[in-house]
Amino acid sequence: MDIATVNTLPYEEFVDTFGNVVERCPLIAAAVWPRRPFQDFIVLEEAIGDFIDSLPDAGQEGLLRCLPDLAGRELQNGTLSRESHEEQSAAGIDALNSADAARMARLNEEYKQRFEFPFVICARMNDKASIFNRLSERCRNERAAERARAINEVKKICHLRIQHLMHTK
Ligand code: 2AL
Repeated sequence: MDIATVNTLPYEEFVDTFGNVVERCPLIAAAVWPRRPFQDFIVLEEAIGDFIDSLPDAGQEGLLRCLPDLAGRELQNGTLSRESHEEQSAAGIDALNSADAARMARLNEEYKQRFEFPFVICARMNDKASIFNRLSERCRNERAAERARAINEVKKICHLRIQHLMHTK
């Protein structure tokens, strides 16, 4: 798909296409649609980034709560979005052994107890070892710094999802 085609999409189709570039937040695609025509996909991505940055802290934390846990219940139940499932598989955390699965569950729970939102990382830019390392380290951050860090990871995920759409649609 090229940007000229994107710029012709009525909002229903635009939201159908880009509604999950930020996981389970089609509101964001709906909010940036009026900013077309986009000069290129980078400008579209920037519009999404600007919208996320404009949210109050509670909105950003709400957005983070829309992300599924890594190697969590939704992976086990088969209810992840296609995108999340592919990302978690790419990082090799879709088939953890029982010791790693228990450690991931414990660290995810500790993180959520501390911050009240889930640990978020761009799985495609990591592997199992780096995910465990970042999860342990980031648990020690302050809440505002960690919120900013997690939002930055959402933007990386969004970037790769847009790239994927560009090349496959
Ligand atoms: C995810 C996910 O589903 N895909 C990804 O890259 N990261 N979830 C998360 N909690 O970080």
